[in-house]
Amino acid sequence: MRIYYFLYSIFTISFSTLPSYAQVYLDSTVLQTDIVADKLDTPWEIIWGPDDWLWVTEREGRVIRIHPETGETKQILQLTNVYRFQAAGLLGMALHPNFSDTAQVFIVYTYNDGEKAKEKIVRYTYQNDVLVKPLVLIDNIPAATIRNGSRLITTPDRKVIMTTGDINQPKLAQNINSLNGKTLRVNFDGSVPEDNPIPGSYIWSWGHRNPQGLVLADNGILYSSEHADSSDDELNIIEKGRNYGWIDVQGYCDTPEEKAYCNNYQIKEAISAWTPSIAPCGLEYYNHDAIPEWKNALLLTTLKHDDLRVLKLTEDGQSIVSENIYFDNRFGRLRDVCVAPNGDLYVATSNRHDTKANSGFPIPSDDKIIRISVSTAPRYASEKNIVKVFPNPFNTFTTIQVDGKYSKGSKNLRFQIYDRLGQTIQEVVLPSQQVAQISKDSHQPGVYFYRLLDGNQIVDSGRFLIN
Ligand SMILES: [Ca+2]
Ligand SMILES: [Ca+2]
Ligand SMILES: [Ca+2]
Repeated sequence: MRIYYFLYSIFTISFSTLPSYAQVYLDSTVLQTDIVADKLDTPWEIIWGPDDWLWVTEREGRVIRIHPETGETKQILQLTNVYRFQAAGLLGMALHPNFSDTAQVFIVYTYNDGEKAKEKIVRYTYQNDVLVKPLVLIDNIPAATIRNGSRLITTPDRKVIMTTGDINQPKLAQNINSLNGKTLRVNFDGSVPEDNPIPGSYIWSWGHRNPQGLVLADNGILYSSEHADSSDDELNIIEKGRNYGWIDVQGYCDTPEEKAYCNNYQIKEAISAWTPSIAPCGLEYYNHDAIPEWKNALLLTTLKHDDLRVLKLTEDGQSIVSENIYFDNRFGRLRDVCVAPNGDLYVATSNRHDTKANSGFPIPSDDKIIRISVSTAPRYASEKNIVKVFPNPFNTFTTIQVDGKYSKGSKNLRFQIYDRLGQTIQEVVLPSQQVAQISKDSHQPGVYFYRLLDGNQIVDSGRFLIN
């Protein structure tokens, strides 16, 4: 692709210095984002409820319901005995799988028994828009200010599954007498399921460091994301009675020592690993027609890298075929994600976290819940109609024209072309005529994106397709 005009200069500028823009362009789908709720304090779990409201835990001890259209917020529980410090507080939540018949809500939170931080899973009943009748399912789980895991789900066979972290004591993960560094499985009345792998024990799997994402996908596979330290974050398929290797194995079984260990102890190897670490967190399975590009994929939020990752799965769900990154550094740390029945998704930021906010965060409106949905804007029109690209799509060349009404006066207009990952390919300072041409030339066919900037202000954006 070449750009022709009378006067030009081409240079690239750092992507992160530009303001963010509203839309994300996939192969055939345009996504938009809307803020549903703001000024929350570290939302940890978000769930799309059977009542079509968002159910949210906030780490300081509140459970709230948020109307996804109006943003109306109702507090349905305020805990008074939460131990709230750093990564400790009210964490995971799950609803009964048949909620319309049995309105039960399961939460997990840390508390202080007078000497030590502990954690408990408590079942509540939802009645008259509040949570009542707490029943403790498991308590006295050792907790800490970091590495508590604590993602919670319920399964159709009426079990609660919870991830626990190693509470900064890595040896606990391989100790099957400890509930830390494990996946736990418990009946809805707090008893141990008869078909758990170790008789009389809540343990379902072990050898985990700090798993903070857990989803039972429609394909029947239980996936979990797990934080490492500086390297070897993991994505695992959780199976009954399996050992996931921590601390002897980190990430893949790829060093000679790890290979031998994995062989000897039949370690279940991660299906994906990240070095350097990204702090993978909330996990959901996406398989909706609304965003066809994301069908049969895992959605993963990250804390350290401030992004949403879409991990496309193989048909059998056993491995990852591609990973795409969206919203990088746009909203800050992303803690959790949920999918609505219409295919929209919702993500929660985690910028009020009190250990370390990422650069530029928190902002006064944090924390937020953001909806990601399919945009109804025309696919190839520019957003503000200031730039016209015609024809579009094109076969040989196309013309860029800036609306004369806009370009009057002294404007510092730049036309910037970038790829789907946001990498700037070319930047053009528009000449006085405000017209340029793009030729297909030797460039690959495909979708390209553009922005018109006046100084550092984005005044219009859109995309074009080369056939
Ligand atoms: Ca969730
Ligand atoms: Ca592992
Ligand atoms: Ca390794």
